[in-house]
Amino acid sequence: MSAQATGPARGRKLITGVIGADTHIVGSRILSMALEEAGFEIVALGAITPAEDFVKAAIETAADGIMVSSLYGQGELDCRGFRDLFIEAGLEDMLIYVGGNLVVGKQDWTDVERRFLEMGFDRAFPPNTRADQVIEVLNADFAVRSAGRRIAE
Ligand code: B12
Repeated sequence: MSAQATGPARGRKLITGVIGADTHIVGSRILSMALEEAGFEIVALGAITPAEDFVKAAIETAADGIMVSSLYGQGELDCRGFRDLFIEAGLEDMLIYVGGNLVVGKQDWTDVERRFLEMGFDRAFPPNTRADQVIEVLNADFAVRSAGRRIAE
């Protein structure tokens, strides 16, 4: 059986989308379908989504979390200031993940992850992350969030 949203994660609303001028839709679509099947409610913004649209959608739908995809190598540029947009909108505690192929070429993942966490993402995921791995982490994070912590250890 595939991974399921459990406990506090069940029924949570997540926004998915591919940021910037990036047309690589397949990963975000697969992730959206897997998350929906696991019991999350999904609002899929699709490809070529400006950063501001994630914030607008989060406000309009009262979302619980954001799943940003970036594949074409411009992730660092496109994601700069992403957390600040949520802070300005009064959504400073929004759970925000980023994944895909975040930087140009092959770079040391620990270093890439550190840069995205410094930008304010709660978690960054390396290329080829599977949806069931993401669901496990979402379950852990929503469980500690309902206990008042930001993300699970
Ligand atoms: C198909 C493809 C295209 C298609 C896209 C069609 C479409 N509309 O989707 C086309 C031909 C249009 C294309 C264009 C380009 N592409 Co292209 N493309 C690919 C390719 C071959 C497959 C991508 C794919 O669909 N993967 C399958 C999905 C299922 O995997 P995924 O996207 O990684 O997603 C999984 C995980 O990463 C994860 N995930 C994804 N998002 C998120 C988000 C979160 C929050 C989490 C937790 C997890 C997660 O979950 C998914 C399911 O497991 C890859 C190479 C590759 N093998 O990955 C290159 C690749 C992504 N492309 C690349 C490039 C460079 C381009 C172009 C810039 C080429 C050019 N010079 O024109 C353009 C960019 C156009 C644009 N503006 O976006 C590079 C990016 C390099 C980089 N990052 O350094 C790659 C890696 C090829 C390479 N090795 O050089 N491409």
